[in-house]
Amino acid sequence: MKTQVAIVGAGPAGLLLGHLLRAEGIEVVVVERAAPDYVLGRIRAGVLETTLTDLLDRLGLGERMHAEGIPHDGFNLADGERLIRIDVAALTGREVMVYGQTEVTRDLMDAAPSRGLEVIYEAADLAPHDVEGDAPYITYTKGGAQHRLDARFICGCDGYHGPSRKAIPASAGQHYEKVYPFGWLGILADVPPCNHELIYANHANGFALASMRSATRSRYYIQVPLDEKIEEWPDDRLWDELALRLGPDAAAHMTRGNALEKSIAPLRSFVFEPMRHGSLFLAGDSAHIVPPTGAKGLNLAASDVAYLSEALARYFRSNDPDGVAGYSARALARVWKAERFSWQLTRLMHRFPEADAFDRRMQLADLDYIASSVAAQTTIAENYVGLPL
Ligand code: RFL
Ligand code: PHB
Repeated sequence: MKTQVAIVGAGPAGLLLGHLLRAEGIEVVVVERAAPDYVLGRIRAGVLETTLTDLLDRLGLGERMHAEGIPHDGFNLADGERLIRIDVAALTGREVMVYGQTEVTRDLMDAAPSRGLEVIYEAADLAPHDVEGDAPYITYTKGGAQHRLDARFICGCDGYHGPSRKAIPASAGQHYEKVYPFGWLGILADVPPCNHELIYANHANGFALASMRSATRSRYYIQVPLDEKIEEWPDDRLWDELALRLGPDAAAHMTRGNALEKSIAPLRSFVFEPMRHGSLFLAGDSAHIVPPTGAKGLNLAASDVAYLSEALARYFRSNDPDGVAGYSARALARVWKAERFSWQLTRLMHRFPEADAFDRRMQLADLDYIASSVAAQTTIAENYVGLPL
């Protein structure tokens, strides 16, 4: 089989890139390891920047998001006692959209057949080949048979653990990494949110986040040690800890319910440079990871594929290689700023095992400063809504 662009991975980055390229009339095939239901079963991001909502609108795929998503014009930082509201709309003139990654992925998946976007699911043992030349290809097995897909370019949208980044020789790139000594234990429950806006809380026991998917579905997280077992957190214990960490006001409005999903995610900051090697591009989590504090991961995947689709459209439309050559530097400039913001917010809001009483006072002084400074709030707000493309 032959196509112009082979995309590895049908997560949000791969599907969005596929749609953007199809809208430019480019031939695309997306090859995904998992089954559609498995992809949709991953509960992840909940907050979308206009970077992403604008792309969905441009593709004519934003209808359900506007009907069911919840625009938020602010969010809160908490120190266990009080809420510090960041008035995102007043400070930046923009807002964010609360709409789950699962729903974005579903909308992209559902629209694929009508847009001529071919997605091959349940493809095992995928490997990219000849990525240094201009006739790369991928191989995979499906239904017991070996398949080969030839393309002019391969786009690795296969997440942190996928094979694309690993196909780049160590000598051709550099990675930067910070692993945090804790993870997030998340719970999804069909109960109304405890607050109409998100609350990121720094409590002496550790971080907590109150988020939501709708008026009747809540998403909460707490910071836990890396070696924590999920069985140590029966629902009642988790609700008690959330009520404590989020503070008395949130606790008073919190409705408890059975967990629809409960899982622990490790936290990591990671960047691989460059995001292109020959005819292979990396986009989304395959090239970089941010800790989820600040909600930047999915949004960075969206800005990567916006840049990449533009570069590939230039290449196929007018044989102009400049966009392709400039993709990595352009994407990384935005990636590093989101890395910085996510890392700073993680440091501000979490309890680090090695932190002493002085470090704790620094966090509280920082929060107190933010509470009293429009300049500090503006910095946070403009990063939260997303830096310009
Ligand atoms: P994904 O979503 O990991 O998709 C990669 C796809 O590639 C497939 N794949 C393969 N396909 C073929 N062959 C192989 N060998 C393959 N290996 C892997 C996988 O099956 C998968 O379908 O990466 P993508 O598309 O780059 O998207 C990135 C986002 O998923 C990620 O950045 C966000 O979820 C991060 N994130 C958040 N981002 C936000 O912008 N806002 C948020 O509020 C937010 N909250 C979060 C988050 C991530 C979290 N976790 C669990 C890490 C909250 C959490 C808890
Ligand atoms: C979520 O709702 O899952 C969520 C929201 C904000 C974050 C991370 C995750 O920063």
